[in-house]
Amino acid sequence: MGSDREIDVFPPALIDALVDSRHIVVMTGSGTSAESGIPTFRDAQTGLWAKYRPEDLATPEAFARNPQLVSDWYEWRRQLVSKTDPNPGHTAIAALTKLVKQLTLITQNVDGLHQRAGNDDVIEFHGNIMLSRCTDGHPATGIQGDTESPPRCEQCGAMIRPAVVWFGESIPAAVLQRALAAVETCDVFFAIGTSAQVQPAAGLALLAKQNGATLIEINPAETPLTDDCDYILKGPSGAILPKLVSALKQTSDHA
Ligand code: BV8
Repeated sequence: MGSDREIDVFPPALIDALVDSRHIVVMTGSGTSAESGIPTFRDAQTGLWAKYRPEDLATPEAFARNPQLVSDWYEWRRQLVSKTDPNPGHTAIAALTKLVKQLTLITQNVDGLHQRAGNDDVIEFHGNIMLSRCTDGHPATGIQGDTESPPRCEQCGAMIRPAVVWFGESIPAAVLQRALAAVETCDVFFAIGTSAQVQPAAGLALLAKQNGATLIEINPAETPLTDDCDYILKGPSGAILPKLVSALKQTSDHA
């Protein structure tokens, strides 16, 4: 007869690491949004976009070559994101934030679902697809609707683009600084729903490990990080994270 207590699902030392933690960093990738219905970044794209690889569209070169095509791709993704809701994994991360001493949430995702789930301080490492700016950096209001060509900046006339970090573009210095500061001081680092292929995001996990943090991966599949992890929770984040939060609550209830 298995125990009906979540706490028995996880290694006691893992729960102890969370209870005793001073500062937890959670880094999420697109797998965290998969159960909200948003295809992961490297999942095969559908319909009109099936013939394109995301890595080939999410670049300044692609935008310069065909601004309309790239703008249409982002508009398609915005429409997709606007029809989705946070899933239990997002909600569990927001709950975990309130259960531990300090939690810094870094996301590679651009969908804003962590904020909608209740995390109000999110380090958006790759920006936010719902925001736009011009190619010279001036913020543009709202989502650019359908136009025959990407709209122009009211301030300088440069083309409007999504406020995300493309491949080949540097992570904004202030964002990178905040993330590195958190990684340097954390004692637990979660890598959740990421294939750990994109740099410098993927490197944050190993940096945390080098700084002595306990490294925990939540992913149905193995990744280049898996061998370096102290705990591997194999499965969908939308199923695992609520159980982990419930196990943590049972500990504090018993404390
Ligand atoms: C940089 C925003 C310095 C845009 C994204 C050559 C030239 C230039 C640069 C490079 C180069 N070679 C390498 C680089 C560096 C490059 C890079 O890392 N390339 C990779 C492909 C090798 N990085 C950069 O360019 C970065 N900048 O290096 O600046 C510089 C400057 C100039 C020149 C050189 C260097 C900027 C990278 C940012 C790119 N922008 N997004 C947009 O979204 O449109 S990255 C994109 O990938 C998304 O943000 C996504 O989140 C992110 C990471 O992918 P994952 O989240 O891991 O998603 P993926 O699909 O891969 O995996 C999903 C995982 O979820 C899987 O493991 C799966 O098993 C799991 N999963 C599935 N279901 C679930 C689940 N897990 C849990 N639960 C589930 N239910």
